[in-house]
Formats: sequence, structure tokens, C-alpha cells
Amino acid sequence: MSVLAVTGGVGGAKLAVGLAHLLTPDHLVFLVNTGDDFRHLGLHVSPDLDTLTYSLAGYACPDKGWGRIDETWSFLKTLQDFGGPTWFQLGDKDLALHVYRTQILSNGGSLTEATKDISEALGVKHSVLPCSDDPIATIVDSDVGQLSFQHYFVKHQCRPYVKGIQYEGANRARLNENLDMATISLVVICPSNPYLSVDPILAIPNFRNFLRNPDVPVLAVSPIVQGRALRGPTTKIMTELGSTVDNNTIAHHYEDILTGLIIDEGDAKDCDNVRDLGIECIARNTVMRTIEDRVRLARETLDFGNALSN
Ligand code: FO1
Repeated sequence: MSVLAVTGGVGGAKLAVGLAHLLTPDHLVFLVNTGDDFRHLGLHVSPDLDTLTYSLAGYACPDKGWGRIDETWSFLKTLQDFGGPTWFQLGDKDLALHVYRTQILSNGGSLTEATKDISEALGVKHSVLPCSDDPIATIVDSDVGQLSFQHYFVKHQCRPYVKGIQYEGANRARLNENLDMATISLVVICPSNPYLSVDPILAIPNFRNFLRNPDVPVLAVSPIVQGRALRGPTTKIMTELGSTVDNNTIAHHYEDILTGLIIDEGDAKDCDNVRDLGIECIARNTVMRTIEDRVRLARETLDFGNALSN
């Protein structure tokens, strides 16, 4: 029986690394957001797949969380000399990955095949699965119009006011067929941005239906710590969408699928409200600065999952 970890972005990858320290590849599979994927300079870029793959391989840039450690930037500097678009920073080594993936896709390979090929080459032992091989695109409805995800997130630096978010293609997308749901005994939603990183995956109809299966506990680790998210635009987006930035909102957001929520120990008082929704709740230190933090929180998450399975 396996744990399925649902993740996207830098926050989710931290817990993912902790889980990978504790569970062998036979017992852990990652399902990753592809709503951030886009074509840039003719290349297929899959930021969340790459953030997770680099993190599991030990190649992630420790400062930014995305991109590669020990990166060089000759390509970007040369592109700048030509007056080309440099708003999306592609390092030289990272660029090689995008070229390689694009070549696999151009030759008729699937995103799953490309991801498997790349992650194996980087020494990753666990299965990293795109949530779907069908295209899903996160689109932000903002005060400056509709923006594709990377234009909102990177080009506009998350400055536009968010009025809504859509996951184009998700309702037609098929869940990755390499995921054997019959083997999954616990689902962990990593502390990724619920609106940008997790919802595109949950918007795949047969996946959301599976998560309503009462035999498989679904846990989430809240990305909110004492009224704010530690990184990224989660706080800003929640506010602009009219939600209070707290664990109650996170619990409500996942209400129809969640068995248990792990919140930060500083927010322990929120557990009562979460339990009122019929969701089990524990409070732990959810801030992951070191590898020890990641492994500890992963262990506490799995312990909670075991307790709820019994
Ligand atoms: N995030 C940025 O804020 N600025 C960038 O220039 C940037 C480049 C980039 C290149 C490759 C890659 O895999 C990720 C990259 N990211 C960048 C992160 C990306 O925008 C992710 O989608 C976010 O981290 C959200 O998960």
C-alpha cells in the first residue's frame, strides 16, 4: 500500500523531500501540478515537476527553491544581448532540461515519459507523475485582464488584483493513467498554495471523486502559519478572493475531501473550529527550514495518517 503525495511549488516540495526520506519508492508516489506549465521560447516548461525533481535529487537552488543549484546564466545573458525576453529566468543547466523534455514531447512522448526519463537521469528513485498528460492551464482573472499563470506569477510579480482563477482543460483532463489508485492507502496534500498548486489537480474530475472515498484518509498540511503563508502569494490571493487568511479557510476549502488537517503549533487554538467541520486536526511545527524539519513533519504526518486509518 502506498502514500500519494499531492504537490506543486516550493512549499510542497519541502514536505515531499521529508516523505521521500521515510518511504521507499514502493510506498510513495508524487502527483504534481501541471497548471503552471507553459511554452516559453518554444520550450515546454514544467516548473512544479522540475522543482520537485530537483528537490528530490538534491539539485534545487536552496535560496529560491526553484531552478538548479550551482547554475550558470550565459544563455540568459546572451538572450538579453539580443533583446530577447528575459523575464522568466532560465539557467543554462535548467535550459538543457527544457530542451530535452521538449524534444521527447516533439517525438510523440508523453509528459509522464519525459518526467520519468529526466527524474531517473537525475537519480530520483520515487515516481514523479504529472497529474495528467492532458494539458491544464491555470489562468488568473485579474484587474489587468486574464493572465496565464507564469505571466501573473513571474512577469507581473503577482501584483495584479486576483478576481478569480480558472483551470483550463482540467474538467476534460484524465488523471495520470500510471497512478494505480487501488494501491493508495493514504493521500497527503502537501503545504502548497491551495488555489495555484493543488486546485488544478483537484479539478480533474475522477481524482476529486476518488478523494471522496471514505476508505482512504486524505490529510493536508496547512500552508498558513499564524495568519499568513510563509512564502509566495497565498496570503495576497486569499485576501483578494475575500477569504480570511487562517486555517479555518483552508479546512473549508478542502472540506469535502479532508479527513485530517495538520496546522502549525502556534495556531493550535484553530483545531476546535476545524474539528467542528468533521475534520480531525493536530497542531505541529509546520515551518520547514532544515532537512530535519522536513523529515520530522513528514513523520508526524504519516503517524497522523496511521492513527486515522486504524
Ligand atoms: N519563478 C520566479 O519567480 N521567477 C523566475 O524567473 C522563475 C523561473 C523559473 C524557471 C524554471 C522553473 O522551473 C521555475 C521558475 N520559477 C520562477 C518558478 C515558477 O514560476 C513556479 O511556477 C513557481 O514557483 C510556482 O510554483
